[in-house]
Amino acid sequence: MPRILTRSRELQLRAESLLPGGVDSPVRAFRSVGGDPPFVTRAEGAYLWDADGNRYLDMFGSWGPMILGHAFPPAVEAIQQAAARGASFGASHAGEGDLAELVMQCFPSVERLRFTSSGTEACMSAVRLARGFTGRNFVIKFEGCYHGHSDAMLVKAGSGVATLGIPGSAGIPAETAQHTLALPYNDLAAVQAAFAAYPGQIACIIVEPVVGNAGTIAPAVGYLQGLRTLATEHGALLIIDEVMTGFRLSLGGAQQVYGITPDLTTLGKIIGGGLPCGAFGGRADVMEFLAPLGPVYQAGTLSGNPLAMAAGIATLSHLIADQQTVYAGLEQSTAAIADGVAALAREAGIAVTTNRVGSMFTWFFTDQPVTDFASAATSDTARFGRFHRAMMEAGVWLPPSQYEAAFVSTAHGSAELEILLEAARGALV
Ligand code: KE4
Repeated sequence: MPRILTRSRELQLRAESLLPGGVDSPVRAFRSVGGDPPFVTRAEGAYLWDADGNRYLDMFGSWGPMILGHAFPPAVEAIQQAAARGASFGASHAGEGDLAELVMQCFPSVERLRFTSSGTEACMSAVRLARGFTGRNFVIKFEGCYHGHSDAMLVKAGSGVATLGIPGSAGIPAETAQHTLALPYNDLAAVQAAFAAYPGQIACIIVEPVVGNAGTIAPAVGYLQGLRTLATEHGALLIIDEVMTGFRLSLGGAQQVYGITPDLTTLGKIIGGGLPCGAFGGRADVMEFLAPLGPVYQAGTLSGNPLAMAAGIATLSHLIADQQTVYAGLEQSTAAIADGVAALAREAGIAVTTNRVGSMFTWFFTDQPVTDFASAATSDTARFGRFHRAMMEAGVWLPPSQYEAAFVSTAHGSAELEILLEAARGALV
């Protein structure tokens, strides 16, 4: 029976008269998959409910943060208790140190860190810090990777930029964009060539260690080690953007999985347990270039917000205490989901390439291996749109873009697997 979306539609019409596209973040508008975005009223565990009472199995988890499922009781309680003590102080409080200690327990490469209110701010600040520390202007990023929407990062970016098929963004002066070198992912020769072309001028490499913003793309064997070697050789800093992979792929993110030590790490999403929070950190000698100690300015009214700290502490404390069960369980449940639907696609004669690392994955509607953005772009996005709409009708909410990763939480169990496979049987036609 088709879903009723009456109330969501009313809310969307109002939102479109108030917010550009009716959204506060473009990818939520469903523009690349079609259909009307339901308006969510509440979320719990692995599920979302919309304004018309429809229930959805949530396969994007607020784009990554909700690894323990929605309304995780210890996080809810911690937020409620923190709120009763005041929402924001604009002054130092113990929660900042408490969460920082937990982050450093998970990320040994982080000797000092600073909290921000988003992953964008974390990445923007880390790049500015790398430029200030090295005295160099150029930055290497990779096509299809997304590091938030600061000017220097919106060059051949992934996520919503790729979803909307726009090369970058209007409003960014050429003088700014020219210092961003966007290279193919998984191509070390391109990085070597860039260093040869700009000797002594490249401040940093920033990379998604496992790409999530072109859909999921794993690093080739030796790729991350190659970036580490080249950065060191040429006096550039290696920034590993773990906003999506941090605490997701393991407690220590991708750098733990692949055995890489960056100079700086950026974090977000899970670190705030669903509240606005990012962080950047790494080598103490680099971080101490930050004001008030050094000449690189960076600030934020709500940085280290007490409620975000409380939610992050509750989330990371659980992940640390239960890490064996959490990550082994996520590996097993995500493999069953990703491989189960891939098998149904094969049975239906539909070409799907499944890329998965831990509990993040993407079904690319292509028969090609997907190793970089160019190969991801061979996907049949119209077919993905039809699949997405059919899954929504069946009560399964996938990320509304071929160029995004799906995420599984600890709240996804065998019942959720059955719901998903049943929906896919009807959607893969
Ligand atoms: P935020 O500013 O959205 O908190 O973080 C930016 C960011 C930085 N680095 C990586 C690797 C990221 O994935 C992100 C944000 N991810 C997107 C989803 N692919 C956010 C969703 C959205 O833009 O609405």
